[in-house]
Amino acid sequence: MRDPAPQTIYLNDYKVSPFLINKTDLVFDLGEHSTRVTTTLTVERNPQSTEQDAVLVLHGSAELDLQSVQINGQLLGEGDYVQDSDSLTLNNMPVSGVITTEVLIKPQLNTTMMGLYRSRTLYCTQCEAEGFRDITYYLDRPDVMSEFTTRVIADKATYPVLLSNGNPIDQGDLEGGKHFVTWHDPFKKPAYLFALVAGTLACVEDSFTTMSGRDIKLQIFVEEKDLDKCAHAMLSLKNSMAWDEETYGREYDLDIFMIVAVDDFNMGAMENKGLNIFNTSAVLANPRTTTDASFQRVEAIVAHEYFHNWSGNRVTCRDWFQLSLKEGFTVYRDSQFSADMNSPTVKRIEDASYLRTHQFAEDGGPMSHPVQPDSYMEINNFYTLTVYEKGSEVVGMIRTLLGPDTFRKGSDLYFDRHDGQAVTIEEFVRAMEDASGRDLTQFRRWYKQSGTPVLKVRSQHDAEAQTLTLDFEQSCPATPGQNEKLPFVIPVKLGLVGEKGNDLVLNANGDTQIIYELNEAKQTLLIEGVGESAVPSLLRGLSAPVKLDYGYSTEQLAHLMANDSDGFNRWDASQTLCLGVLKQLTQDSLRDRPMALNSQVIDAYRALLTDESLDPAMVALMLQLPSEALLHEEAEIIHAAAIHDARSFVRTALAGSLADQFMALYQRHNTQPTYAPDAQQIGSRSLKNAALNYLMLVGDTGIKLAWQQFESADNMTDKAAALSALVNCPEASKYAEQALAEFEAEYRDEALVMNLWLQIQAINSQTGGLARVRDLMNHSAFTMSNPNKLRSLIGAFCNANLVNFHNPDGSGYAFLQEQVIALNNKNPQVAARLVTPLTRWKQFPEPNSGLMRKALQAIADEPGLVKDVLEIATKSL
Ligand code: B3K
Ligand code: ZN
Repeated sequence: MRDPAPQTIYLNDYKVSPFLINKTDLVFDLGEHSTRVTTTLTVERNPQSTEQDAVLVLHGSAELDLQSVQINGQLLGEGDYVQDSDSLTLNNMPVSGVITTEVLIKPQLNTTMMGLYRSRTLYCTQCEAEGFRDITYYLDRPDVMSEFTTRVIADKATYPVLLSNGNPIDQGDLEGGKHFVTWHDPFKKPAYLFALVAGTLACVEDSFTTMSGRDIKLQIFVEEKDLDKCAHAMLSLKNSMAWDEETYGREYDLDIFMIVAVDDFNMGAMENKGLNIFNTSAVLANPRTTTDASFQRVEAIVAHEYFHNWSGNRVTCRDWFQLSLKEGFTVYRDSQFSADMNSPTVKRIEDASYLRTHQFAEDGGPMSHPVQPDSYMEINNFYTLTVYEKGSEVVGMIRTLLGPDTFRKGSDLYFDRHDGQAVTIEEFVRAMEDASGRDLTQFRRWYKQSGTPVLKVRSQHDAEAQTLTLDFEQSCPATPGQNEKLPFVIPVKLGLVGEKGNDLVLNANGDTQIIYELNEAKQTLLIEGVGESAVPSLLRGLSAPVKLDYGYSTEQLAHLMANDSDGFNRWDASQTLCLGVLKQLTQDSLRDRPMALNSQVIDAYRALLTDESLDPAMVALMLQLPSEALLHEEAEIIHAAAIHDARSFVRTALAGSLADQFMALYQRHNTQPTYAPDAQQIGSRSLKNAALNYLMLVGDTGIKLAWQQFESADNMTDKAAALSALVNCPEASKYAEQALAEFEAEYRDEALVMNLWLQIQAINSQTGGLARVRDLMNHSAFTMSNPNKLRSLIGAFCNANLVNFHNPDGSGYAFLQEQVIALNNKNPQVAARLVTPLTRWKQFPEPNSGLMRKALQAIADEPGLVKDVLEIATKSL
């Protein structure tokens, strides 16, 4: 399916559509050999368009086998239209009219997981961003919004459940054992929100009464065997509905809300109007099969998709350059929700760590782009960390600058003003300006300038004058296509921690925390009445997505770690402290110098482990140490093996010095309450398992504990943690083998659990990683045709087994090259995503750098490369 010469699309070329589609009537006849799609469109010229003579060009694809075209009931002859591989042009379109097309498609052969395709026994769809054109000829652009009626016809015995968007309005039996259901969606929507599902599905049902007293039917459709894994998603859905009413005043609109779980899905889930389609991994949860992390992921994704009903569906995007309008805002909303449902500090730490590790890396790499990109070749490549996570940070900064009440007024104004419209990021910002009276002109640079700004802060204490001066300086490195950057508006949430660990007063109002707004390249803040040597606690809660450079001493960081009243910054101080230590040790390892861990660091950790008043979840987070991936992001030149050695050294040194404290912690938290995925229990389990991982590094006490835990665990969190501890421990290979075999025997029928089994082995950092992965590719639990399996094995190896993937013999890179090429035609989206670990080749030393580049070049040179992969490979070279 080679793409015709891929074109670059530019934001500046946007034009309104010359035509509108008021009504869309679809009939799907799902047949064994092909599916017939009959589409009836009520079309009129768009009065807003300047091109009143334009011919009608419908989007399509090479998958469509056109049978007939009619305008106002008149069958068109071949001279009346022009068909090519991606469009259908109607030359003589009147001012308005009804167009009917009939196409045949073959969903059973569609491996891209876009458009209409099959996941095991089901038919399902994925239309965002441009998959609807693989189903029928259409104006497949988000600013064309239409009222949809959809009739689905299929064999009744095999496909008893037939679903689409909106409400069912008709159903009945047909001859030949077929039946049909007709759905009508009263809300106008773009085609990317269309969905259809057909198959044999069981259903869990519940209801929700909205704030205005309407009863909404809630249904989760799954395979019969998974009925016992729906309760958590249902609860999360009801919590989301209530939360969105309370927090944003947004009520659900249709009478039914449906979720369908499918095994084969390119991402987590999709917010189709009234009919969300979910990857099974993002909806199914049960203590026996699901870890705490996955429980939380289910809650977050259910909420995210539900929140899209307002931020995305009722108010949608004018074009795909506005993607962050719905995605950044919706990520922000779901993170606020998860914070409210669990621990806000823990949630913020998780988000900040994720952003720093992955989004900062994207911002610093060859694919760096603004939150609002200005061009793309393939839009699916722009569902990125920058559009999603940095986009969410930008919304968060608006809220910080405006304050929560004014922000709420701004969001009310935005939703009310634009309900039913397809709008731009500009309209979102303008609503915030209009509601607050604040000029956000300079703030808008966050949407247009790419790269992660660096915030350098230096302080001077004048003991005599009792003043503390903070000198701020911001800069932003050059990124592709953007050499010079203008200063950003950076809200810096800050406090001062005094000698005794107390908060100092910062101003005449008696505030101990302020939000200092930086908008110049350089700016100075003078704080009066500071009679002691205080430690500044800067950028609390990561109040802006920037890198802080303060030059803290070890003592200052230990002081913040022990005393900062802001929990996030206590954690952050531990990260900064460890990062400094790890960078130094990486150099030692490279230069074959003996490694040693500073006793101040050990003391800081001892204090942490013995203070029973601390939140276990926070202690667990501080024990995790910066990940290898974060160390890669932070390094100027990435020496993967030295980074791995340095990190292992610190972990082993901490374990050796604090073994008793780790044991005490393990025992204190090794209670087995009736499982609940609540913040308190999750915190306690994560601390216990963090302690276990340290204990694995000191003699066989850890191995015995891990084995016991593996055998006795009544929940997947503890079971998987024990398995992973054994698998990664060189001295525990016999136990690991047995545990892997027992685990496989117990869960062989649970696809999601087997994915975890694959993943744990894929990220085993002991030597020989690639050979193990290659072996596992032959295991019956693996298949190249399921994206979850690809992510669990190949994705996990290349992204999270860094020391093995970056083996200087280049075998990891050659392996990835091979997999990308194997997937190129089958699943372009997953293939393109897989390329990412090769893109930062410039940051690696030789021989890695040259070998990574070689693999990328080989991918780029592959004949018949799809544009998804081509765009990433060529932009990275
Ligand atoms: N909107 C979808 C993502 C679609 C990705 C298309 N390649 C899921 C989400 O963000 O909610
Ligand atoms: Zn989304």
